[in-house]
Parts: sequence; structure tokens; C-alpha cells
Amino acid sequence: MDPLKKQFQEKATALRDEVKALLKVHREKKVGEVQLGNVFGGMRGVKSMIWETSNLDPIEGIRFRGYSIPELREKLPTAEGDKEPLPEALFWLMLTGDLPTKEQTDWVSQQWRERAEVPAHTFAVLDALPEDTHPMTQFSIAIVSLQSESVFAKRYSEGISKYDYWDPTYEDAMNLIARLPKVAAYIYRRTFHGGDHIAADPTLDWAANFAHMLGVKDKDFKSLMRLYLTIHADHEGGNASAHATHLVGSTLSDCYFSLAGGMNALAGPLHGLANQEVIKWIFEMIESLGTRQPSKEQIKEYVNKTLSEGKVIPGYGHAVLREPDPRFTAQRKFAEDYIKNSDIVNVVWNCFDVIPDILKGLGKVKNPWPNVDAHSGAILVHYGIKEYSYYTVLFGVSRALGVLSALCWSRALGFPLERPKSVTTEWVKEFLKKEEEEITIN
Ligand code: CMX
Repeated sequence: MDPLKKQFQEKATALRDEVKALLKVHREKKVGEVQLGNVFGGMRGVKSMIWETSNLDPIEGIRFRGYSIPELREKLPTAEGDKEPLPEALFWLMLTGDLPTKEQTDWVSQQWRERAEVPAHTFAVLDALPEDTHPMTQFSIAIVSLQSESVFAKRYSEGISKYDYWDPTYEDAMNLIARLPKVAAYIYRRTFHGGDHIAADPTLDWAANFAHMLGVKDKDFKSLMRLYLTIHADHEGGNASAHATHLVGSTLSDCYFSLAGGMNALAGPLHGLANQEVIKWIFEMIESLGTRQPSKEQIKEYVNKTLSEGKVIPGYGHAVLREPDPRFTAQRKFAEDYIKNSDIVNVVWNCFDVIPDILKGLGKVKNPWPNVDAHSGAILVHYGIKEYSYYTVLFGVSRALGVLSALCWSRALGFPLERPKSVTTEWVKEFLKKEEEEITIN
């Protein structure tokens, strides 16, 4: 058995036994209450899922297995000569709960290199689509087309014990993650560079090879991709892409179907697509103002205009966070270290200075601060990736690390089909009427 799989199995078996014992005693224990506001309000804050790989605190932001983003930048192994963490190392950490050594991280890089081959039919499926098909549509279709390779689906059809589901799920997760950069780079090059594809470089790590296949030559872009693919990987289980992956996976759909479900959720403008919307909004502002260096006053006016049109300010607000997103801060730090005098980056920073006060002034926005998507596009533009409709694919490649390691855990812990209860508004009205009658009687 390979070393990562072995470590995962040991951890998972121990936790599975622990959970079994815990539920035997505490199954009936209440961990919260559901109010009507939650039922109508997108289930905000309702504790209803186990997600081992990361946890989101409204104030502190994301922690992956207990480590904050600054801690990950300090503790995870890096590529030689680089200071950004390797996403391979984060995957090991999320799957096992242990920080990997450099040797273990390199082992994951090698595994993903060996598993990276994409079947010809996936490229044929992509080539059959019009070139102006949105990159997220292409990405989702490509992932589903890869489902023919599912080890889980094959073993399930042959007959497999439910105690062994985790094993082919791990194989699928490793294979799918390994293949994503090639698929995603293919989509970028066919859509924006006339199909002039770039072969993989087997000497590079997973993120650097992706950067290479996208066609950006600047070596700092490789560092950016290592950071980018690390910080977007996971945001606990309730966010739409993670939850969608989890829900689809709970039916015993394999990693391919499950991830495609998650990617379809990521493609919404209130979630991952916000990263394209931010740059689109900034480009439109620049065009409408006729300057690449708008003043803070001009930005304020444009923000107010956007709000008066009944639109949201993309890249700002969050369903859980109540402080600036540490993923925004990490990208800002990267830009401060690597990028000098970029007009677009300066616009992002000036937006940070003016937008929160305007949103606070509306009196209804729970979090006026920037989220991860407020900064990413400006850095990509700096390195020449200006085609913003592609940005959510980059987010998706990263998000696969978190949601697929979490799916391995769901299988190992034997989680059942997800099936919450829905009610009609009529039911709610009846429920409230009965409550009122009871109060009157008493
Ligand atoms: N601009 C304008 N209004 C905003 C706003 C923003 N950035 N963020 C929230 N609001 C509004 C909401 O639309 C809502 O208005 P109504 O009561 O009129 O419907 C009100 O403030 C309350 O919303 P909330 O409780 O603060 O926020 P939610 O939890 O409902 O929604 C989110 C969170 C992210 C969908 C919302 O902040 C938003 O639409 N932001 C812009 C899109 C975005 O950046 N999404 C990316 C999030 C990160 C990610 O998943 O990648």
C-alpha cells in the first residue's frame, strides 16, 4: 500500500471507531437549534455536516487542520528556491492531519505526474464544443467525461464491501487531481490561444507544471500558482462547492460526478464566479471613467452607481466571515512582495480603502470586507492572464484538493446518503397557527 494511503487508512480506522463509540453514547445530544430564519435563509450557521479537512472561523478565517494561512506558508514544504507552499503538501495535510516532510511532498508530486494522463476522448469532447463555450462549462463537461476512468465505479459494479469504499475513492481522488491541470490548461489554450497547446514538463511540481502549461513564462507566476492553488483549496464543508460535492458524493457517485457537481456550484456569481466578476467590474469602471488610475472619490461614485442599479459589489461580503478574508490578505502580501506599480492592483487596494465603509453604510451587509475573489484577478492580469472568464477554472482546480480529500473521509467514516427535511410555506403557517393556539389555550 502506498505511504499516503497507509497513513490515511490508519487515521481513518481510528477515527471511525472513535465516532462509533461517541455516537453510541451521545447520539441524542443537541448541538444547536434551527430557527425559521435559518429555514428560509439558506441554512446559515446550521451545524449539519462533518468536514475533517478545514474549519472556518468568522473572525480568524480558514484553518486547514488547525493551521492558518500564514502558518501554512511557514510550515509546509516548498519547491527549491521558492517560499510559497506546495499544494501537494496541503493535500497530504488535509488527508492525514499531519504536516508532511519534503520527501513525502515530493512523493505526492511524483504520484500526480505518473497519474496525469488524460484519455483522448476528453480532449475530443472539449474539441467538439464551440470555442466560446464558457471555460467553467468546458471544465465541468471535461470532468464528467473523465468519469469513464473511475476506479470506484468499476469496483462498485464488480461488488465491493462498504468498508472498502474509501480505497477506490482515494485512487479516484489522486487520479482526478493529477489530471486537472492538463485538462484546465487545455481549456485555456484552446479557448484563448488558438489551440496552441504546451506539453507538460515532468521536472516540475503540480502547480508549477500547470503554470507552465498555461503558457506564462515568468517564474514568479509559478510561485503565485503554488500559493493560489493552496489558499483556494478548502473553506470547510458548508460552502456551495464543497457542500454540492459532498451531497452528490453521498449518493455513492464517484469523485468525478461529485467534483463536477461541486464545480457547477462554484460557477455561480455569488460563489467562485465572483473572481471573474471582480475584474470585469474593474475593467468596466476603468472604461467608464476613462482612466486606469481612478481616484478613491471616483471609485466611491462608481460603487454607489453599481449599488443603485441593484447589483452586488463582487469580491465583498461573505456568508460566514466577518473580517477581511485571510486569503485576500495573503494575496495582497504576495502582490506587495512581487509586483511593483500595477494599476489594476492599485485599484484593488483603493477599493479596499473605500468599499467597506460604503457597504457598512447600507446597514444590512453583515460583512463589508473583501473576500478571496477581490484580489486574485488583479494579480493574474499582471502576469498576462487577462481572460477573466477563465478565472473560476483556476479556483476549481484548487478546490478539488479540499473537496476530494473530504470525500475520502466521508467514505472512510461511512457517512450515509444526505437527506434533510424540507417543508412548504403552508406547513410553516400551519405550524405557527398551532403554536399560537396552544399559547392561547395555556
Ligand atoms: N454588495 C452589495 N450588497 C451586498 C453585498 C455586496 N458585496 N454582500 C451582501 N450584500 C447584501 C445582500 O445582497 C443582502 O441584501 P438583501 O437583504 O437586499 O437581499 C444583504 O446584504 C445581507 O446579506 P449578507 O447576509 O451580508 O450576505 P449573504 O450571506 O446573504 O451573502 C454573499 C454572502 C457572498 C453571497 C454576498 O456577500 C455577496 O453577494 N457578495 C458578492 C459576491 C461575492 O463576492 N461572492 C464570493 C464569495 C466568496 C466565494 O464564495 O468565493
